[in-house]
Amino acid sequence: MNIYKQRRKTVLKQMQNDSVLILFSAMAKTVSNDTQYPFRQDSDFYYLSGFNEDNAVLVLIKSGEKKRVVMFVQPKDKMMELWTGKRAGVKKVKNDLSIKHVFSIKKLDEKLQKICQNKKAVYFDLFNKDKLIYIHLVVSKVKDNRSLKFYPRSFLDAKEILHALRRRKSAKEIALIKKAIDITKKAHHHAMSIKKKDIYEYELQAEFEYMFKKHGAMQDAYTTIVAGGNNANTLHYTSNKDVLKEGELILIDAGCQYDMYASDITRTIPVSGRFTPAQKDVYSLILDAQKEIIAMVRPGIKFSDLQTRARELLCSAMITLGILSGRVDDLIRKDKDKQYYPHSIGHYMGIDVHDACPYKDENGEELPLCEGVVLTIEPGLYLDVNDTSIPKKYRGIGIRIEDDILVTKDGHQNLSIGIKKEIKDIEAYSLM
Ligand SMILES: [Mn+2]
Repeated sequence: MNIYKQRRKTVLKQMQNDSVLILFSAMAKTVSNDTQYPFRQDSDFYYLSGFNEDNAVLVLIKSGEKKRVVMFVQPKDKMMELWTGKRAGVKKVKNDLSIKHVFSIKKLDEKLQKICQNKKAVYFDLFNKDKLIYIHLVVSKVKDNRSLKFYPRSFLDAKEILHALRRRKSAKEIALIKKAIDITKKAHHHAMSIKKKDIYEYELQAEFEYMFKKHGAMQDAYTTIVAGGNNANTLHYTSNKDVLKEGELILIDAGCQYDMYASDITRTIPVSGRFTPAQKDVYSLILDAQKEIIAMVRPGIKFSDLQTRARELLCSAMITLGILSGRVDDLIRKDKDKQYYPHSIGHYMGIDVHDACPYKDENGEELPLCEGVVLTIEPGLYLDVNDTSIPKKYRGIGIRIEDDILVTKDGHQNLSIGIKKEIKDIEAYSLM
């Protein structure tokens, strides 16, 4: 069975009786006049349909044992297609997506009202204000019809079902993530090997974007961060507008999207190809911590366990470096480490780079990792150039090392292990 059909079946099974689930595609977004932002399909909509056009709606209907899938898409329109590209149209969607009931999006309001008749609940993206208003209008019209037995009295969160499903990746999804990582590897290695002294950060960013597209990844998974020297101490630095100077490090957080699946890799490399002794001190401690945290990843362990250990390791690294003094447990209790390691150890990764999967169960308890989860492990230290409490030789150094990890049956697999991160390997690559 087609994977999307399989997923729809699983969702239908989890829906309550006499309910409807409504999922909207992303809409093309205008910059101004007739110029548009690059289109990116809504992740949940894609997960259940595999359909990549805008202005479409997928509806799952469950009434007793009867289950039905209905899709609304843009109809064929020669004139519009001349301007904005080919549309699949009703007939092709019926065939290609193996959905029996496909209609023009123009019939959405009318058909949706019928679909919601005699249903008890509607699932949709509850926290999207526009959708909430739209669904409210549809259901209000249904409610006005007094001849009906029921109208939907509960609005439920479709994302709760979908995001829990998205947490465990299938073999096919893992293969796409691996492909995205493989392309990202080529880009990071390319960046290590080329001359970087005195070029602009955005020029190095362009090398990444070139490599991504060159190898078939049409979009970035997020805006590439190329942060030279102290810019690395701004966590989401994306202006990439400064010149890379000899003697500095460059923190590069870059990943592409392949067939809708993300990769998310950070490497911190020297502009000149050689780490200074001070940079080596900081880098080796973070790398050791990262390896130890990755080694902990297995089913049953929680993000919070990983974060606790990361804080201990980085805190003790900061004591070694003379940035903090005292006992690790005291320093952590007082959050002294957070100034230099302010973020968490990692996040889920999948269709979204920060994949929208649950971290807690319905009782608010943290979910342990399980087989099929993909996550990042990304410890870092950020030592601002103006922070006089840091030994002078370390000021202005910002380092993060990030890999993408798959949780396996009895441990983990580092999917990005092939991307160089040992000091000697990065230096050797730079001299090629
Ligand atoms: Mn990340």
